[in-house]
Amino acid sequence: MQQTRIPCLLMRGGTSKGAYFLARDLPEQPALRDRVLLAVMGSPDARQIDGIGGGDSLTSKVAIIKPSARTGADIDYLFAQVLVEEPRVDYGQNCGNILAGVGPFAIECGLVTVKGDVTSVRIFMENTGQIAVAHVPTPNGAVHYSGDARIDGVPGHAAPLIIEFEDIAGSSCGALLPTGNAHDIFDGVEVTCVDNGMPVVLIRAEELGCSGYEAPEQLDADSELKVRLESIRLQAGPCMNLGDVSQRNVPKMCLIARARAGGALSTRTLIPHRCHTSIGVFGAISVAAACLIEGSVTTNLACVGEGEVKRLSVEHPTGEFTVELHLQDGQLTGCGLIRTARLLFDGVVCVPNSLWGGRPD
Ligand code: NQM
Repeated sequence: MQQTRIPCLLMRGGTSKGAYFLARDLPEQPALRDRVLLAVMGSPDARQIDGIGGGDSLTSKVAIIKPSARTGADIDYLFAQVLVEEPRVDYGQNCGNILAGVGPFAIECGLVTVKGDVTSVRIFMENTGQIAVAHVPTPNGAVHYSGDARIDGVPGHAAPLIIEFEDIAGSSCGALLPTGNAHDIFDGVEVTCVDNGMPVVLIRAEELGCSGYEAPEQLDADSELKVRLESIRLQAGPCMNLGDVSQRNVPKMCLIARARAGGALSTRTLIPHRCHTSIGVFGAISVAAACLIEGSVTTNLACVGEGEVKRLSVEHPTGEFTVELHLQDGQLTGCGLIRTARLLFDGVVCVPNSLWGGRPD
């Protein structure tokens, strides 16, 4: 055989799509595993024509899953972002959209057994060392994908999958406000650096001469804006305890403006060099958290209701993303959200066996 056949499920998780693997089906050695994942996706190539990636960072994602040896977790999930145009696989960020497919995958593969109409799967997220609990609809003893939930950025309806997090503040940076400040100034521009699951730098769009309501393609074509954003990002990164971020996908850059559709805030997020067509899961949770921080750049811009449970609708280019934040005595204690996921393809993905001959039986 000239090709190595690797068991793989292709799944949509939220507004992203990725290849889901059992860790035991991939090479153990990290550098070899990265070469295999690059071949799976067809990177580096803008079209990823020789692989299953879709030529977009949102469809060039991988989940690597194994049973967990930890108390309090059923499975371990390692997220890998396979860069589209560079021969590089990045483990330096988490992905909450791909996370939505992890519970269903674990059940499909027999790592977790169905328990009633809804099966709760406790997931240890290896990239950030934190726990998520996914409540997967499992009536009739199997994962149920169809339903009436709708999330913006995905056509049609599907079964709702609720994900809850306990404490995810400081996931990558060590603190909710990694610079120690509610706002900082870089290149004369006021920003808020926050990490509630994802390192994000928030900037009022008008400070950079934008409305904040532009279409993603318009922002992607604005090379002057991108140079300004990258300069701010490269300065913010080390101040957020992320070190030199020139080769990293974090922090994400988020332009904010007043909500236009009754939500809390309007956003355009660069992840970090292309504009997201919606917003990442952890990106949205971090933006929502920033809305509660006194003195942040969201002050006088964000609409936040009263009470210890806050539902914040984060508007984005293709709709909105609702995040529920839980507080106790003013402190964040957890959050929850709804995603949907769907199994798209169940089979094997092939890589040249000159690259890897497969696991010995
Ligand atoms: O923020 C894109 C996505 C993401 C990541 C990105 C994500 C998250 O939409 O949790 O989901 O920010 O690179 O999949």
